Formats: sequence, C-alpha cells, structure tokens
Amino acid sequence: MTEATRRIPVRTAYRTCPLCEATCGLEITVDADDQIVRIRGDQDDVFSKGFICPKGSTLKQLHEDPDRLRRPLVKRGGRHVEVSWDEAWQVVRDGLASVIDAHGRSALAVYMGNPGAHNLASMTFNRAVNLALGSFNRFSASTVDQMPKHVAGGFMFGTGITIPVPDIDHTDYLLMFGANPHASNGSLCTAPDFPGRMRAIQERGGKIVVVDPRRTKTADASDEWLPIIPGTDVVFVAALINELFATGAADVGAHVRSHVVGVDELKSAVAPFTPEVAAELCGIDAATCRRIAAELAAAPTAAVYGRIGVNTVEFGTATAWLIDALNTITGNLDKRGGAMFTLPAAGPVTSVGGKPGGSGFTIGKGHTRVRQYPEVFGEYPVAALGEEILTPGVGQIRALISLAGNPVLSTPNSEQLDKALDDLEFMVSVDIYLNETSRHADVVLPPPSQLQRDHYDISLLRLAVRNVANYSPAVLPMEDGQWDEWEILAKLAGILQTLDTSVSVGDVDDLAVAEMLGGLVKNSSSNIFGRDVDEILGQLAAEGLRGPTRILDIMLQTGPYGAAYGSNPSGVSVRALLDAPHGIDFGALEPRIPEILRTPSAKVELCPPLFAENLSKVLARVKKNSDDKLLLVGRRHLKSNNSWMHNMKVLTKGSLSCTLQVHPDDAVRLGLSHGSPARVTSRVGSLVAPVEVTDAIRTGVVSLPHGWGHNVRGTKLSVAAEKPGVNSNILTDDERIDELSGNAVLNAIPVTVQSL
Ligand SMILES: Nc1nc2c(c(=O)[nH]1)N[C@H]1C(S)=C(S)[C@@H](COP(=O)(O)OP(=O)(O)OC[C@H]3O[C@@H](n4cnc5c(=O)[nH]c(N)nc54)[C@H](O)[C@@H]3O)O[C@H]1N2
Ligand SMILES: Nc1nc2c(c(=O)[nH]1)N[C@H]1C(S)=C(S)[C@@H](COP(=O)(O)OP(=O)(O)OC[C@H]3O[C@@H](n4cnc5c(=O)[nH]c(N)nc54)[C@H](O)[C@@H]3O)O[C@H]1N2
Ligand code: SF4
Ligand SMILES: [Mo]
Repeated sequence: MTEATRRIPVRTAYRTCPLCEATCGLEITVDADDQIVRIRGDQDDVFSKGFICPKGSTLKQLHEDPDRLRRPLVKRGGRHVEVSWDEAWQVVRDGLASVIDAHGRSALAVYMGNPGAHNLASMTFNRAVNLALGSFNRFSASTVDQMPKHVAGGFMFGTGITIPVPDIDHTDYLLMFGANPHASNGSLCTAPDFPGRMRAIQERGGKIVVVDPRRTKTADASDEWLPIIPGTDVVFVAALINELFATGAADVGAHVRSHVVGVDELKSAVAPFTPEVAAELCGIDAATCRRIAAELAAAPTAAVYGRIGVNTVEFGTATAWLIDALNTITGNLDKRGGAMFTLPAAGPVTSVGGKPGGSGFTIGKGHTRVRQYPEVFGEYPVAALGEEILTPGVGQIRALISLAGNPVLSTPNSEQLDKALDDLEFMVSVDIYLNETSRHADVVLPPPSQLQRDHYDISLLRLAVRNVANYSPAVLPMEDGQWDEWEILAKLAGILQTLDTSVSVGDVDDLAVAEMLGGLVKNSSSNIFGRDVDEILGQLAAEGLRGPTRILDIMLQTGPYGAAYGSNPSGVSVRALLDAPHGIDFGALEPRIPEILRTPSAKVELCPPLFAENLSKVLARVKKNSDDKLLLVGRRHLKSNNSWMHNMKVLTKGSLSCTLQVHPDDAVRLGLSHGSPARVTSRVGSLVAPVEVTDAIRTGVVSLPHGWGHNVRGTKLSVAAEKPGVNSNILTDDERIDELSGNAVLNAIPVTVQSL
C-alpha cells in the first residue's frame, strides 16, 4: 500500500504559507490521525490564486522533521539535554537573575530574527519581551536587511513603516535594483507569484529593466539587464534624477504637487551626479543612463523598486531615499501603476484615521557603548553585537535572548559573533532547531511547528500590492505539554520583569490587551473612541479569543475595514476572516496622500537635510575598485530560505548549492576552474568555496549565497550537515555600516580570490 492510499484525507484546511513574504494560500489535506496528506496551492486564495513555490509544500516535512525540537533543552556539561518546561523556566530565571545581580539590566540584550516577521505570536508578543528587558540593547535582523527603508520612509513620509510598494499589477514600466523576485518571491512588496505579475506587465506592453551585477533569472525574464558595479547604485539613481532635472522632465504631478516639499533642494543635491560621473563609477554608460531617464519620464506609469542588493550597502539609506525621490519626480508617487501605499486591515497608526502631520521620525535616542552608533527605529545595529559582548566595561552585554534568529550565519563577521556568544554568561534561544546560534544557548525553548499555530501576516500584508486579509487557525493540534510560541514569549517577558517563575501567561496577555484597548477608547480617531473597555472585553471573551488572535481581532476591528465591535456589522474581524478561508480582497491600492503623511510639515519631504548631507559624501567614498580586488555580492536560491530550511532533503537535493560564482574572464585571470576550490579572503576572514564559472555575473564580481556553513559542532541538523556549504558572513565586515540606518554592508565586499 502506498502512503497516499493509506492516508485518507478527512479534512481540508486553508492557510497562508509563512515561509517568505509572498503569503501564498495553501490547501492542506489532513487524515484522521492528524497527519498531513498533501499541501498544494489554494486555487481560490484571493491573492495567490493557486501559486506555490517548492518551499510551500515542505511545511509537511518541516513539521515531521525529527531534528525539529519538541522539548526544551538545557546545556549541561557542554551538552544539550531535554528537560521539562518547569525545569527550563527555572534555569531561565536563575540565569537571568544571576546576570542582573552581577551587572544590572544593561547587561541584557535581545536579538529578533526574520521568522518573527512571519509569525503572529512574535508580532504580538515580542514587544512584551522587549519592554520587560529593561535595557536598550535591542538588535534584530532588520539591520542586516531593510533598515534603510524604515529610515527613508521615516524622514520622507513620517513613520518608519510608511514604505511605498511598486504597484506592479498596474505599472507600464518596472525598474528594479538589487532584487531577484524569481528567487525570493519579492520583498517589501508582498505579491504572490511575482514572476507571473512580471509577465503580465510585459503582456500588457510594458517594460522591465533589472539593475544587478548578476544576470539573475529575474534579469533573464526582463527586457533589459544593466550589470552595475556593486555598491554604486546610489550614483546611478542620483544621475537619473539629475538627468530628469537637466532635461526639464522632472515633474511630481498635479496629484501630489501641493503635498511635496524639497524639489529644489533635491535638484541641488544630485547636481554633481551627471551620467558621465555615473558611467565612470557604475559601469553603465552615460547614453544608457540618459535613455533610462527618458523612458521613465515617457512611460504612462512607472515604478522604481530596490531591495536587498541596494539596502545592504554603504549608502543603503541614500539609495532607498533616491529611489522614492525618483518615483516622485517622475510623477509616480501615490499614483496607480507607480509607488503606492497599502491600506492594510490590521494596520499601523497611519491606517486608523487621524490627520496628516505628526512628530516625525528621529534617530539617536541612545547610542551603542563601544562605537557610539545611534539607535535607529528602537534598536542598535546588529553589526555591533559582537563587540558589545566582547568589549569589557560598564554596560557590557553578558546575557542574550535570541528570538527566532540565527545571527551566527546571518550577520557580518560571523566568526567574531560566534566567539562572542561563547563568551556570554547566559543565553536563551527560542528556536525550532539546535543550530549554529542556539547551540550557544544555555536554554533552548522550542515553539510548535508552523502548522500548529494561528496565522495572520500582520507585517507583510502592510506592504502588499493589493489590500487583502487572510487569517488561518492552527491546522494541527499541539502535542501534550507543548507551549505555544506566544505563551513562551509571554512567560519569558513575565520572568524578565519579575524574576519569578510563577508569573502567569494569561496575566501578561490581559495586561497587553488592557493597555491596547485603553489607548484606543481614548483616541478620538479610533472607531471605538469613547467605548467601554469592559464591554469590548466581554465580546472578546464571548468569542473565546485570547493570545495573539485576540490582539489581532482588536487590530482588525479597529482598522480601516473594521467591525468596530458592533458599530459596523459588515466590517472585518477574526470571525469574518474565519468565514472567508480564502481571504478577503479589499481591492487594488488607492492613493493615500496626504492622509498617510506624518512628517512635522505634513508634506512629503523630498530632500531631508540629513540625507543630502550623506549624499555629499558619496563621491569621496565610492571609488573605482582596485584591480587586485573582486567585489563579493550575495544571492538567494528559490529552494533555500536564509539559514534554516537546509534540513529539508526535498529542497537540498539537486541543484541547490553553495558555490562561488566567478565570471569566465576572472577565472582565467586567476587560474580558477569550475568545480575546484578557491580561497576567498576579506579584511575580517577567509574561507574556501567551490568555484562555479558562469557568465551570469559581471567581471570583477563574485557571489556566494548566505545562510550556509552547517559544519559546526553541537548542532542537531543531520540533513544540513551532509551538505554544509560555507558561511559567507565570515567575509562580511562588522565595521562597515550604512551610517544613516546602522544597516550592515553585506554586498560589494572587497575580497581576494586564489586558486588552491
Ligand atoms: N551575507 C548576507 N547575509 C545576510 C543576507 C544577505 O543577503 N547576505 N540577508 C539578511 C536578511 S535579509 C535576513 S532577513 C537575515 C536573516 O537572519 P536571521 O533571522 O538571524 O536568520 P534566519 O536564517 O532567518 O534564521 C531564523 C532562525 O529562526 C528559527 N525559526 C524558524 N522558524 C521559527 C519559528 O517559527 N519560531 C522560532 N522561534 N524560530 C524559528 C530558525 O531555526 C533559525 O534559527 O539574514 C541576513 N543575512
Ligand atoms: N527562496 C528564498 N526566498 C527568500 C529568502 C531566501 O533566503 N530564499 N529570503 C527572504 C528575505 S529574508 C528577504 S529580505 C528577501 C530578499 O529578496 P530580494 O531583495 O529579492 O533578495 P535577493 O534574491 O538576494 O536579490 C538581491 C539581488 O541583489 C543583487 N545585488 C547584490 N549587490 C548589489 C548591488 O550593489 N547593486 C545591485 N543593483 N544589485 C546587487 C544580487 O546579485 C541579487 O540578485 O527574500 C525573501 N525570500
Ligand atoms: S513563494 Fe513564499 S509564501 Fe509562496 S509557497 Fe513559496 S515560500 Fe511559501
Ligand atoms: Mo530579510
């Protein structure tokens, strides 16, 4: 009997895939023993319409992975052993208490990893942990990722989460920098089946141009590929803007004209960046630069979009700013087919009413101890985490709480961080695996699998190319004695706060809800202004809601489409979404200026002085690369997911591999041959990787994917260890950051490559 005939599906569950930002709907069939029979794309999902990538169906293998942790681990005599939850919580309490006693709370730190952004529990309860920490030492994957977008959005539009998304479903011209949605499925632009949406642009007669040092699958699927020299996009985008001013084509458009300030300042700021200067530094000739500028100006609608390859560079914030400035001066900001703002169902402050204007965005509410890096968006650059742990003195970090993070593989100068984690007095990891990072933890607290929890993509639906909402309850029940992730986070917060293990998870939950509702009923722009908190709590209790789903219900009901606890009976709520298992589509993006603006001026700030000052340093710093160095860039593969899906055999078999891509000309020059090992060396580290000779990369540039290097001791990743790959972040430099955002520089790393 085959597996399929033995397992008879008895129920079908619909669920959003939590693995990447595309939020694909899944159709999951389950048998009578709660075993997954099959996972495929949900044809009726209002957003993804059946699209799925090879990772989506592996939620089954992830759930069944014998290496995935089911019980807490405590390190004894250098080895991790399974213990009861009571025992684990006691070790957590004692470890934290001893560090606080000896060094005070400034010795505590937290790191929050990427899967938290896809996790309803983290989105609603990480905050409690942060608040209970009592220290400013907050770090996250945001500073190896999108922090430049928060800072650019913050200064231009007023809040760190006011980030325009390219309206790819309606645009006539898509200009993409440093993004490879054919592998990543899109980022800060939630769009299931991004490749299909790209094809649709071409089918309706539009054009796609990709700027990337590598000829990616996305570049191949586009109309034009511009192989730029890594790290120089800021110059190219500035030159496009300069050219539009020089030719008189710059025009913000009547629809936003009275809401935009700083046009003349922008014009002066980009004045030194002529197409000739760009040609010299970026490797894209001046005629091409002029032509692209003219095409942008002539297109009925155009959207310029930039992601990882232009965020994780030295001038990441300046580039992010100039990309949206370019959208603005081509008349495409807040226009259908241009760069638009989502109006999410469970939204941030800008989606619950209120007038334009506000206190704006600031940075520097604190500084790191060793290098005095400013706080940005409530956190410090993770590039500084290693030195903050290793440098003695008052305020030295001595204990770390890692929430869904694997910084040993994800952050710059990994060998330093690996050493630093070893040096801690106490560490807790909330993680589903014993991996390169959690192996350092004294206690590992495992949440249930991705299928055993309620799901709603709070953060990603805020950046979607349509206004949609999709909620799914847990597909599979928890096993006996398992703790839900929100319960782990609430308990951790409670222990951090009180240093007492008897603290109740329910109390932490109730407190968070009371605070939230208390604020909303006093807020005159809320749809529950003036209402009685107890009456609303009664409605929530009647629905049987608690934990993250109760907080989500409050966000939905008080959001722009919300039911407002009875005032708008046809409005959205968790109940309404339970009745719509394929999601609710609120339609295409609509213009939101000026209502969305929260800058002190209540205008779009096209040229914030801080950014102009940063731009003035570019020409002194972005130099022609010397000939003896190559520039290292990263890449992603469709079947990989940062550092943590390499234990799925179905994904790692076949073509997925961690190679050093080298152009044939460079291979000849350096005596490298396909398949043979090469030594790659940067200022901070050195490693050996197998060479892949390919003409799909610019000369002078080499590429390694990140998230590999699973050959360290003390982990439990049996499949990943068979094909470990190398950790590219051994080469990235912790001392190089984008000074405006604190974001790490992960691309355009100067390296030497030698054949072995
Ligand atoms: N060189 C280079 N480095 C990079 C990048 C790059 O392009 N180049 N990209 C950067 C980017 S964009 C990012 S987002 C970061 C990612 O950096 P991180 O967030 O630090 O790393 P991840 O690989 O996402 O690992 C996440 C961890 O969460 C665990 N996990 C998975 N699901 C869950 C869950 O549901 N709950 C809990 N508690 N744990 C879970 C995994 O086991 C893993 O340990 O890497 C960055 N690093
Ligand atoms: N399959 C898969 N999907 C993922 C992930 C994954 O690991 N695997 N990770 C998820 C996460 S956390 C994120 S943040 C997103 C990221 O999503 P994307 O931003 O699309 O990331 P990448 O696919 O790494 O594409 C970045 C591109 O930038 C190019 N690049 C490097 N340096 C430069 C430069 O200086 N200039 C220019 N113009 N280009 C440059 C690289 O060659 C690469 O093709 O993907 C998400 N989706
Ligand atoms: S594209 Fe992303 S969301 Fe869609 S199935 Fe693949 S991993 Fe899941
Ligand atoms: Mo990311």
